[in-house]
Amino acid sequence: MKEQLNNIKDSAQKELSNIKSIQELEDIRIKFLGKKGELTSVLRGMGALSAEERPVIGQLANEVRAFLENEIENAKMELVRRERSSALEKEVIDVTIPGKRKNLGKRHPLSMVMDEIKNIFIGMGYEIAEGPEIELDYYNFEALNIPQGHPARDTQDTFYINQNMLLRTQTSPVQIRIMEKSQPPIKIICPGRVYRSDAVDATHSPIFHQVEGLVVDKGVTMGDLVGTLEVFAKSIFGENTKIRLRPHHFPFTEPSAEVDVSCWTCGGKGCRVCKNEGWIEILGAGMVHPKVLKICGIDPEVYSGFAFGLGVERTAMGRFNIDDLRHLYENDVRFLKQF
Ligand code: 2NM
Repeated sequence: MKEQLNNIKDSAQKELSNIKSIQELEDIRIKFLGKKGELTSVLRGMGALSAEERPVIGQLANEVRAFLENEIENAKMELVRRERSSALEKEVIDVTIPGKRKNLGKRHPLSMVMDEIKNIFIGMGYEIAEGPEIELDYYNFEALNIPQGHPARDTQDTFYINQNMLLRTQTSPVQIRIMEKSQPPIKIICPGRVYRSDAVDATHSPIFHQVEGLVVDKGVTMGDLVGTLEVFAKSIFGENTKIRLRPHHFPFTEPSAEVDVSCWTCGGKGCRVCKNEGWIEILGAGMVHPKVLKICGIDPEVYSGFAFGLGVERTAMGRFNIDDLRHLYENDVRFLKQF
């Protein structure tokens, strides 16, 4: 019997030494320690032993049981440890492998310039106003003192949708709408897309972008206009930029002016960019025509205002030295990446 017990111990130990799963371990436990297990059946035979032998074999049997229980527990812990470490090995991250670079987009140069312009005027206390791109003839022309028969109204220049609806040719109709429904002080800029029936070339596109500004209050003068545009020109083209006003005609302002800035390339000496002029035209401006104020329900005897309009494409071309407006719409990433 002693020999049987030692055999159980040895063969259990041997089997435990090469198990690979918890299930195998459980099978071994049942085989040796279970109700019908080998150890149990040996113990059943103890009744046949003599009184002297019984305690000796009993003690040995208990030792073998304790030994097997202990070995099984150890084998289990070893299995769990191995499983855990192989799971960890599978999850190992090699931090030295080069990452996958995300192809990040960036802002379009037109949007960048648009934001710059907006921020400059927000800094001077302006609010941003927006309005419809499909406009009534009334807001786009009539209220701006552009009478029937004016060349700007010709279908050669303007996209009409029907008799009295069109694609806005400037953002001034937004300003008319604001003046109509509010009283001064008014201090707004109107950025947005505008449409003209032009053929595409290096400086023209049927769709382009404008920012128009409007200030109406008591005692607003041409001096305020000049000062405002000076601050704007210096902010966007650099501290040494100068501006000059040349007399002009717009139906909606009186007096009116075209506004030039000193050339951003040569600073005024004359070069290819400014066609040897030293100056580049970027804005139209003037004092809001009394008729326009009146049409909008603002008393021109009490209030005065200035307004200006600038082309965003043209400003972007100057700001980034772009020589052909078409680059701005072709969306060639090799071009767009540069800004
Ligand atoms: C320009 C040039 C000069 C202008 C005028 C108005 C309004 F609504 F107040 F009459 N808005 N914008 C204006 C004046 C626009 O763009 C070249």
